[in-house]
Amino acid sequence: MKLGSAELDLSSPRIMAVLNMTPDSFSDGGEFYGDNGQVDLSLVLERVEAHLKNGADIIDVGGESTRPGASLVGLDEELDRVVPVIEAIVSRFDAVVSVDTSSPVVMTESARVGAAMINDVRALGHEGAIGAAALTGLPVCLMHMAGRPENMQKAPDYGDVLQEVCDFLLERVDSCEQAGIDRSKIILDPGFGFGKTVEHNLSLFRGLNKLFVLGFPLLVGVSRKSMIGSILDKPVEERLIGSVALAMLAAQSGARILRVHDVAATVDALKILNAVEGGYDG
Ligand code: 7PM
Repeated sequence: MKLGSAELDLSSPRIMAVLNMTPDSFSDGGEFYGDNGQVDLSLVLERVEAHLKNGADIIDVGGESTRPGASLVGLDEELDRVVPVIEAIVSRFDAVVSVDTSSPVVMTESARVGAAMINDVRALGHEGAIGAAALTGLPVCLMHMAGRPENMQKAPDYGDVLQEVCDFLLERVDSCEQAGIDRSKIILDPGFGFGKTVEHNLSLFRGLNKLFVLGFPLLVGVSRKSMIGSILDKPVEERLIGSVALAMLAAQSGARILRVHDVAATVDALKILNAVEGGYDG
């Protein structure tokens, strides 16, 4: 798949590293803020350098917290959080950057400074988002979410979660195609943890191969999420091993992009998986 000027080979799974530019913390927010309450760009670039050295293929820059119950961020605030960071990353590193946003203005501005992919947890559902994304010409990741971040975990309810996620994503694909986004530029994501109970997440996980047959590359983000916390009964800072285990299961089920916080650990695990699957050449 073509991402900006880079070509991303999806014949084996790739790693998308999370770069969370929000000031609030779930597992990783507020990391890059200095004593003066401002973002310290040198801390951000250090982290990006580490992610790249550890084997990340994509850096996913986000400025809106989509965690359950999070409040909405204003447009200017979101632009301030992500645009200078994307600009700094692409000017210093040969890196593929995706922008995690639902805002058409943020999409346009991020593309202007060098973002190579759009990652939208609202599947380009906000007004003007499809048009803006189409104009950038960039690949897009369409994610399923039930409800909104403010209320999505209150009482998630589905008849058949796998079928509903499938239907939703295919409807979004249709809308994208109508707006002129080529099928070859579409990545799908079932949206683990977004309006889903642990049982919903597990059903989706078991059915990943059904989403796979839709023919689009799948992106999966399970890193440190509450389904892992529930299964292990562990707080967010103790979910590394569970996250890597689940990422490997996703890769085995056909996921092509793994969105993770812990790049080095996931890359090691993936090398083992690739070797077992026949990609070991000494
Ligand atoms: C709190 C809870 C903070 C959850 C942040 C999160 C995904 C994503 C996120 C995903 C795609 C996180 C999430 N998750 N984009 N953005 N897929 N495409 O764990 O699963 O980072 S935010």
